[in-house]
Amino acid sequence: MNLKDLVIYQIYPRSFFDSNGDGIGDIQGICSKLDYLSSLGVNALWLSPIFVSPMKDGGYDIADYYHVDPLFGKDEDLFELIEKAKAKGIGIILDLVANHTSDQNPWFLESKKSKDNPYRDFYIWRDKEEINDIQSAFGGSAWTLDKTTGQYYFHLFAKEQPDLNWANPKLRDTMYQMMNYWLDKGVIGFRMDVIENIGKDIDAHIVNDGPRLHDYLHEMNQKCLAKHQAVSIGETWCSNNETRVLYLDPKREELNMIFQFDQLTMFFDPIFNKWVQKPFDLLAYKKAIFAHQLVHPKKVWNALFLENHDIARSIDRYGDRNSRKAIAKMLPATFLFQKGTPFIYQGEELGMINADIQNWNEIRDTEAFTMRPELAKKGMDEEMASKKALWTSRDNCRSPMQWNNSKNAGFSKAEPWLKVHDKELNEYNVENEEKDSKSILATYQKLLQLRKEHLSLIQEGKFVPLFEEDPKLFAYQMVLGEHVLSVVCVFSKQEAQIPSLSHLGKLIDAEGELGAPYSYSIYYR
Ligand code: TEU
Ligand code: CA
Repeated sequence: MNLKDLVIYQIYPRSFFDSNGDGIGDIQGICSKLDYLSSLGVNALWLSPIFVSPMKDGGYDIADYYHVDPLFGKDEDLFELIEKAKAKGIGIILDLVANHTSDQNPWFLESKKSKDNPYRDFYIWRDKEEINDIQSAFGGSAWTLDKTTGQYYFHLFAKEQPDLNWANPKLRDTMYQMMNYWLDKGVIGFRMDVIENIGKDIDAHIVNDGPRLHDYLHEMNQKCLAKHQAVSIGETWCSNNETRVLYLDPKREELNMIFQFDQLTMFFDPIFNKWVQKPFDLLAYKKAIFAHQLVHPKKVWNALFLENHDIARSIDRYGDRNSRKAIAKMLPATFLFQKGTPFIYQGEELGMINADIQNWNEIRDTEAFTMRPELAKKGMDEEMASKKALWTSRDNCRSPMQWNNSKNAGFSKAEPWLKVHDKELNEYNVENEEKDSKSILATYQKLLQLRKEHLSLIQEGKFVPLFEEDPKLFAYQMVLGEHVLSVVCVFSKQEAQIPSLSHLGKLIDAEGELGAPYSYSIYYR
């Protein structure tokens, strides 16, 4: 499949569909929903991790890269999914967690045993005098003592997620072998978890964009990706408009796409990070998003996304629930026609909102538990720390997919691993939205179809921002020769004055009255 033809749907398997009634989504559940995904108009699925794992971090702690975790099914189920999806023109993209493993991975169990174990250098070990003050992303020191040898191992995330040592060529070859195994099995590529961290130089206190990061990515490209023409999308929280080209310039032969996050991190608090956020500012947001389109447009191909399994639902981030339906229909118009590959996160196409979990006994995400005391340590009062940790917990965007309005939203016959809280479940579910031609789902289907019809404009055309300084409009054009596709969105809860649009050509699609809050209109000439 041509990279630039892809429309990728992200599945968080645990919450997608439970086929065997144990309250946990699984691979057969995905197999049974392929018709739904086809009718939405996507042609690739990125699955968050499904491999054997103690599930300390929702499977981002892998104990065996070669086998499916029994919670999700058997290896045969994955092979079946690859085949069945392929028959429908849908490719499968796996989540490559290459920066770290589970502490239960046999490599780590070996590595722990002794300083001269052959697997010792698969991980990063230091004496007490050598460790530094690098912090784990989930709070606390990134170093944990292991009593067996009296040394400390490094972990950027939970202590159950020891970091792999990419400086070790044997480790790199082991990883490439595993990647080739899955590519040979027919997956079309990888989303690469925190890939910016693999080139780290810990002793020099460098975690992101380490000195050898791009050497490793080039090597990975040559040893795995290129020969399979695999799709590669790197998750890079620290990339920016200068560094993105290092990953993406085709001449460098590294990755196809990266997720860049500056449009999110710009609203994070300097002390409390994502746990306390500044109010949304459309002008700043536009500036960041448009820069992705405008900086080195010939050298990069973008990954376009609103949501994923780590961040709040977009309605709650950019609007509020009083305008739930309107904003959820406008948001896809803001990104589906930009230059790049769109990513849709499960439930986004239904207008799902944050789960708003109020009780700690319903929280499942490890990060919320470890960050709660961390926020207090940084000076937040205990009660507020508890609230912020609940509100920001990643469980908010991981609640079960809403298939219908029955108990547990039709996700499972059993009590789901995470509860459904949506008070408007009656309206916002697949069954209902499939029947309603004015639904959010119908809008996603329609816009994806429209995108297909204008694909060459998007692939070969030039991105041009419109009304950049307007505080309510989010508008842009794709231009190719004589042809111009213009998208004008009112990204505001207030009405907007729309400048004259007559020069934009024929109105080909719209939602909401012209100028109405959260309306959009699309023109073509
Ligand atoms: O996330 C990387 C990451 O840095 C953050 O999104 C992280 O979730 C955290 O919120 C920082 O505050 C990736 C995965 O997407 C995430 O689910 C994993 O937990 C993490 O890596 C570790 O594998
Ligand atoms: Ca199940």
